[in-house]
Amino acid sequence: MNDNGVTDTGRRGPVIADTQTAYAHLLDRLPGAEPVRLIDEHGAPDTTERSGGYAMPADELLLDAYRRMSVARRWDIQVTKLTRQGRLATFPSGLGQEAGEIGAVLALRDDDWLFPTYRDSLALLTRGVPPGELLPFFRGEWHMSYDPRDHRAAGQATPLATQALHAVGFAHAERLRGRGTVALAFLGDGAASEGDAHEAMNFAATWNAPTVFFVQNNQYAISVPIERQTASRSIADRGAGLGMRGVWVDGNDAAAVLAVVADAAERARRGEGPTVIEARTYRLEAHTNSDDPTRYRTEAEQEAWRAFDPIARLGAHLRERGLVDDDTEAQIAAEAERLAAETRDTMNADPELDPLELFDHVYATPRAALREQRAALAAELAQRDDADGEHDRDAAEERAHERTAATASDGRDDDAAEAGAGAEPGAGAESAASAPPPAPPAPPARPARATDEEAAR
Ligand SMILES: Cc1ncc(C[n+]2csc(CCOP(=O)(O)OP(=O)(O)O)c2C)c(N)n1
Ligand SMILES: [Mg+2]
Repeated sequence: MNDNGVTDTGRRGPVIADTQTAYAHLLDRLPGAEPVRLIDEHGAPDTTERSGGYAMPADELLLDAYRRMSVARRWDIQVTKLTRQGRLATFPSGLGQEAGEIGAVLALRDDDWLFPTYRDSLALLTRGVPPGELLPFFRGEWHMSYDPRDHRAAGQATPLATQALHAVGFAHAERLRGRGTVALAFLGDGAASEGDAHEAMNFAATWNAPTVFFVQNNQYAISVPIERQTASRSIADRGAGLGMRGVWVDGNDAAAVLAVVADAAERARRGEGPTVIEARTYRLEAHTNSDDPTRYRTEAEQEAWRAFDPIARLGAHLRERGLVDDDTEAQIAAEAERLAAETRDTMNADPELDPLELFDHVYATPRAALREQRAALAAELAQRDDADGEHDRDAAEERAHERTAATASDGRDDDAAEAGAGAEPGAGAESAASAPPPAPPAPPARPARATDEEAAR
């Protein structure tokens, strides 16, 4: 008999054996009537049946989660600002989803692997990926940022649900090698509708691959609401149909996320099969900086979710229990400001990029077509360099000519002429009457950026 309570002959033979056991297993795999919750929206412990029998995580873990969630929120706001300032091409914010992002990672062992999406930067930050390695991806640098092996985290997948298949393949391979590694695949509610998500879950259940599918249902796939995504009560309901456990959790309750994910990971590690978890949450920011959520959701809806803010909830709980006070909050705020400042400094520095490097690691032995493309780009870049050089020489000659003319007409030396050119309107008006028009100012290199202080607000 396998863990589903179904014998092999029961599946294939004309007589189905152990029907009652198999049916009991099926019911066991269904999520409860409501999402699992350990702390309510006011910070009070939930001791009703909604706790699902899960124990409250240790104080130290809750405190660590709270600190990381608070720091991550400040960081997320900073990164969104950097995006608005043009330092990143795009950034899918995790604002409002901190309990899921941070809770899921802290519930795992350090050697377990993450298979994240574009949305899961806060999870990666929690894994210790430095912002300077994380964010270049979002400004379009081709290097794909961090080294997955350093952080036991695959690259952030943009094609929806592809990472779920990678997670299952990886988990299966690790199991065959006799290692106790668990792979956690992050998915969105929209991604869960993809064929790849269904295939990955089916493979995981059939192979008993130690995988946790952590679906953050943030209510929208860009503008498409969850009710147009699925007719089921919860995405976790799917697990039972595939022969794996499904758990429905309050995704804004970090304590519940920690408990549920840790339990699923340990079951997977013990060979008890994968789990699909739906964490019910809400994306408070736009999908990305190029999205306008006012076109598809109301302010009232957003307000309603703000009352269930994951950070305020955990903070209230920890304060009530005397685990957080004003000093703790001040320390956390200082840490958050330090990380935000560090991230600003890193991302405000222009990277030195060599466009030709694009071709370097595509094939061990480059193909003829790629060699031709590389040569074409090299020629184009060389031409541009020449043109830039010519432009620079022309401009220098023009400036020299203007300086000579100015010196000849009013007798001022070069420095004075240059100082006059940069002076405020009205300054030096007496000589301006006889002087030729000042040289045009150099074109601005890029729009002025906000100062650090402005950016921090
Ligand atoms: C295979 C594929 N189809 C379409 C897209 C375009 N796309 C990017 S994000 C997105 C919405 C995904 O929503 P969800 O899975 O709920 O994740 P969320 O962004 O809400 O975290 C879509 C459709 C894509 N990236 N990949
Ligand atoms: Mg979504």
